[in-house]
Amino acid sequence: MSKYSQDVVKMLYDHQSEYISGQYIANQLNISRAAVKKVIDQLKADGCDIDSINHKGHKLNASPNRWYRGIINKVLESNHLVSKIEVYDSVESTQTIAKQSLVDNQYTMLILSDEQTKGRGRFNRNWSSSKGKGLWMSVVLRPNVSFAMIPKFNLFIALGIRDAIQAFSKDKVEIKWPNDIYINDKKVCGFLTEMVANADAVEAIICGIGINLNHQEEDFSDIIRHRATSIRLHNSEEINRYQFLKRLIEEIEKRYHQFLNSSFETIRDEYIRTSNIWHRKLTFTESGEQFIGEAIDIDNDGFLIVKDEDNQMRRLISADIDI
Ligand code: BT5
Repeated sequence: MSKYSQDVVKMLYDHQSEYISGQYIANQLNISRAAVKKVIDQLKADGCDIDSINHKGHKLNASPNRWYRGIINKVLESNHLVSKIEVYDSVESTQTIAKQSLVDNQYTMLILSDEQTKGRGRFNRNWSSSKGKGLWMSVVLRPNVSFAMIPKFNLFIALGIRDAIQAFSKDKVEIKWPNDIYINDKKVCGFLTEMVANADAVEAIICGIGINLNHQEEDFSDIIRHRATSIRLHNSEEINRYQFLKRLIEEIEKRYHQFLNSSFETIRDEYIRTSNIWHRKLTFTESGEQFIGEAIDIDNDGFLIVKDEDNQMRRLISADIDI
């Protein structure tokens, strides 16, 4: 990628509704028009949908389906969640990159990649992360809390992710306790929270979030097609990944502050209202044990209360639920 690609793409994004001339771009960046043309040709070859008309200039037709640091820096300029942003074309897993990047510094970070070749879910399950279709990212945060607070963190973040997705979906978006977001009983997002901790406290929380943005049904593999969905499938238009990212970071930031300053009780009603696990017979797997039951409540500590088939009440901090 040329040295000026990020600047040029940012300028095109800033002026999305109009044509801007090569001369204007050249003047702003203090480079020649020939250099601008070269950068624009390269952006087009990279898949950017740019319209160029003689004597009129260049116009970005749609938001690019890949991450450009120039645009990200612009859309996230007012964020207070992270102090450092890393953007990749392809990585094995943003979680792995995040864990490497957090060593020997105190940065809070956002790691994004267009594609993951070994995206993973919980218990090392596979997370399908095809190029250009979704939002695959890890957030590194540094709260001064004990590791017993991690489940609480998950509860707050779930609401933030849910609200961001809801803003782009015409159908109801629901939390499937504890780690998934669903639309119409299909999974649109999975997230996982890991940590680096010493004996006293958490050094860093690494929250990995995978959200299917612009998949059509045929973009999902046969294995997950019947239980996966994307936001696009619940919106009449392509999702602008930059607008979505902006909203997501705002919602996470809001919930992160709530997590630091309030108890789960303050969001409990909201959480219950937006969850999809009530009044249905479900299969639970907890620490290798499987049982059938019905979710009854979430208590003030965020534990799920489940009535099993023997009418025994169980209190779960985490589990796999089959819907
Ligand atoms: C999760 O795990 O749902 C957490 C997924 C976290 C992914 C993010 S992406 C950025 C960061 N980097 C990573 O490497 N990971 C994180 P789990 O609850 O274990 O769900 C995994 C299961 O979801 C799989 O076994 C599949 O059945 C299903 N699945 C895989 N890919 C999917 C997708 N794209 N959409 C919907 N379901 C999927």
